[in-house]
Amino acid sequence: MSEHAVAHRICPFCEASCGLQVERQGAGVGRIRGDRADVFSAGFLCPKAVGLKDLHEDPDRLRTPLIKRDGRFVEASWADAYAEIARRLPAVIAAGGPDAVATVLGNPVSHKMGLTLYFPRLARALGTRNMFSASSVDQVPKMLSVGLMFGSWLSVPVPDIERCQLLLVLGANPMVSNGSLWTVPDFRGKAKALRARGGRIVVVDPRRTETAEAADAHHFIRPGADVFFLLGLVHTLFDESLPRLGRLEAHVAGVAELGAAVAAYAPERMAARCGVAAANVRALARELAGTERAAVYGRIGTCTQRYGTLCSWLIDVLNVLTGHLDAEGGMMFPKAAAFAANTRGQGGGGRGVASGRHRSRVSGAPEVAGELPLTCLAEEIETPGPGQIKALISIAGNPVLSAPNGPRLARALEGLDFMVSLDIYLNETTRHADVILPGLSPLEEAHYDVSFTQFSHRNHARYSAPVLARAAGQPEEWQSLLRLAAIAKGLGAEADIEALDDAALADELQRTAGPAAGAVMAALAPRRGAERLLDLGLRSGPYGDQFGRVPGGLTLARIQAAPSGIDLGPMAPRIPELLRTPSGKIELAPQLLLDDLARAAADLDTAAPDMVIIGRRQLRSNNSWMHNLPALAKGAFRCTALLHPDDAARLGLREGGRAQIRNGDKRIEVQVEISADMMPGVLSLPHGWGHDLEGTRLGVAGERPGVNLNALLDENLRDPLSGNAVLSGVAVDVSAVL
Ligand SMILES: Nc1nc2c(c(=O)[nH]1)N[C@H]1C(S)=C(S)[C@@H](COP(=O)(O)OP(=O)(O)OC[C@H]3O[C@@H](n4cnc5c(=O)[nH]c(N)nc54)[C@H](O)[C@@H]3O)O[C@H]1N2
Ligand SMILES: Nc1nc2c(c(=O)[nH]1)N[C@H]1C(S)=C(S)[C@@H](COP(=O)(O)OP(=O)(O)OC[C@H]3O[C@@H](n4cnc5c(=O)[nH]c(N)nc54)[C@H](O)[C@@H]3O)O[C@H]1N2
Ligand code: SF4
Ligand SMILES: [Mo]
Repeated sequence: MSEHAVAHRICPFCEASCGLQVERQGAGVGRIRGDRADVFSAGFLCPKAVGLKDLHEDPDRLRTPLIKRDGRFVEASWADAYAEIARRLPAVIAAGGPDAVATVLGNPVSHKMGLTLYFPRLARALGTRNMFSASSVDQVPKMLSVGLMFGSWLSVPVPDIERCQLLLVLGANPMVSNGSLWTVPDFRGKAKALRARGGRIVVVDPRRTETAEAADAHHFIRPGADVFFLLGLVHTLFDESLPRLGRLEAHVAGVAELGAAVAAYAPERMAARCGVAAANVRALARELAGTERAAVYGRIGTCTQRYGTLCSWLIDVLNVLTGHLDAEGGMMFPKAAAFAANTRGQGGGGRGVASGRHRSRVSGAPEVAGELPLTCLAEEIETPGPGQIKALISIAGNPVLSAPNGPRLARALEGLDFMVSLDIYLNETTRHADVILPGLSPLEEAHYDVSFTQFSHRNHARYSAPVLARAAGQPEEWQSLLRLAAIAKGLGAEADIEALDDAALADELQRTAGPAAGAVMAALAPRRGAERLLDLGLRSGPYGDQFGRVPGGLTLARIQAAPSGIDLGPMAPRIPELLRTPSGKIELAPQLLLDDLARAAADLDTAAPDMVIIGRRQLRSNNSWMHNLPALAKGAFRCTALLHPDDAARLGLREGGRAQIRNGDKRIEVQVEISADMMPGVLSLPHGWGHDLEGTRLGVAGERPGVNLNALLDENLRDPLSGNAVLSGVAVDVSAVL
């Protein structure tokens, strides 16, 4: 390998998953560029990509395990760190049972192949019901709605943007976020192309966002009121006899029940509550029904609110009723090359999904997809009794900043008997750990997009080899997870994890491949760990070589030979094969969701509070953890509260001045930014800030800490069906700080 060789790496920072070219300079990182030959992203990159270099070089990034001794972190060897965990973790399990240990996963887990593929081993070893993740401050409502409708948790349809003529976007700002539950590099370019061919983009958002700026029309909506807007749209379709199911006619159940359920929600009744005029709602319904290739897409703004599951459901109801689901140019289902539940088995029906198989101990919140709401974590740690959480394993998560009422969670973490973090920073959450195990720089690990290939607007398979060698003795993240699993099983700190991994895989193959298990295991040799699971996933996947039975089919070796990836073509119709519902149909009117409409109905006449708060994402930031990278941290101060000039005048606030925001007894102080792009009565503040807590090691972030939006939000506000946190549309009081 030459001194300045160029390596390929899928960017791990956001869901767009752009293919990058990373120049090596000796043992370090040189220039980072978009890979023009990349079959999926064709050279696109955003300003965050160069942060990969800063991240790799960040002196604050942890490279050595830390153990807390007498309240202070000291550097330790890997052997000592594991020994400390082996000394303390099994004792907690012995005393309190499996549920005494909780796990909490953060967003980067889905950007790291090793963490995604090996966490299940740790979960099995622990056997705890106390599993939490960032999903319940994010997309669980969508998982629940698609689970009920299509039969598996991740069967999320995505806009077929390259063939679409009308795109309706609710509660998403892909121009900045670069897309979510929709892997779509260069949204800007694709949106431009859509409009250039005569198509239209319509945005519904309480802020005139960067995406709204680039759209043909924008409608303000009252935060948290999308359910009323969507009900008005669905009502109009029935009212004006517009539904046309087309090819899906034979595959949909529940149309009549749905029609009856929405009969009372005429847009004329919804307008005051949602803030969108009835005439606009009716016109939009007609336009959706009358456009051949149209798609309705909603994202985090429609999930992190009181009616997150209802909104997520109604969005796909609209797509089905207007004939745009599973149709070219509409909302289609990707077919991932590996690991997708909706490509396993025969399809056309299945067991479907169930939620609420168990409930959280204190609040009785339902489990969804095996997890409990993150907003229940603090109370589960604080409340004594059988099943109380006494130890926590946090993996690539920073819930002290990312979960509502972070300050309470921080206090709760202090009360734990033991906490381990697998992370790359000593930050607001990991400072509470007793042991921190450092993860690797993304440039030191191989990667394949286990998660995001399942949401990609075009099917593809790409693999990145490690760009740089890791330090001697530094385990890969999947190895750390296996080590933790062995310790949790009481096998000690020095168990032969390679042998345990072989045994676990052999066991799985016995169940899935039966008599062929031995031959499959042999065919995967000499690969190990995450790469071995990846090769297995690809070869047994829908494009796979099926271990020789399909000559020319996909294998990891084939993908490795194509550094810019392999294109697997545009999305193609997948219904009924995709369905895993017991009926073998799309369930348009699941009872759980119909029942929840009563909650919305009871809320129909609620008056708008004077001021509500919503979130905001920013191009050079990513949740809580990229504020320490100099290339991204520079520039104007960004953690500002945006509000409309009329509100500013009413409240006596001025540009650059300070305001106090109150929610009950919680209060924060913010810098004011006045913007006519805000809907009156709505204030917007980004999340993930507040880097002024004691005991962290974030030199750059600490210089301009910003404030923590989640110190203001309430951990008891959840969408009852999904358990997802309500982060948007919360009523607040605002006053000037003089
Ligand atoms: N108010 C409000 N709150 C929100 C949101 C909002 O819109 N408004 N958004 C929510 C959403 S969508 C999400 S996804 C969550 C995110 O919630 P979290 O995932 O808890 O937060 P992040 O800031 O992404 O923290 C990532 C953590 O992973 C670590 N990390 C980064 N890379 C690696 C790695 O390669 N390996 C390891 N081991 N660790 C790594 C970082 O140091 C950091 O501790 O926040 C949620 N919180
Ligand atoms: N640059 C950058 N990119 C990111 C991230 C980041 O922090 N920075 N985070 C990543 C993560 S973890 C995720 S989950 C994705 C999220 O991706 P997106 O969902 O595209 O994220 P946001 O930019 O927060 O867009 C949400 C929009 O919803 C609007 N909104 C708020 N409340 C409501 C409401 O009640 N109704 C409606 N209709 N709209 C509402 C907000 O004004 C905002 O414009 O982004 C990912 N990409
Ligand atoms: S859009 Fe996302 S994946 Fe692409 S370069 Fe930027 S941060 Fe990386
Ligand atoms: Mo997220």
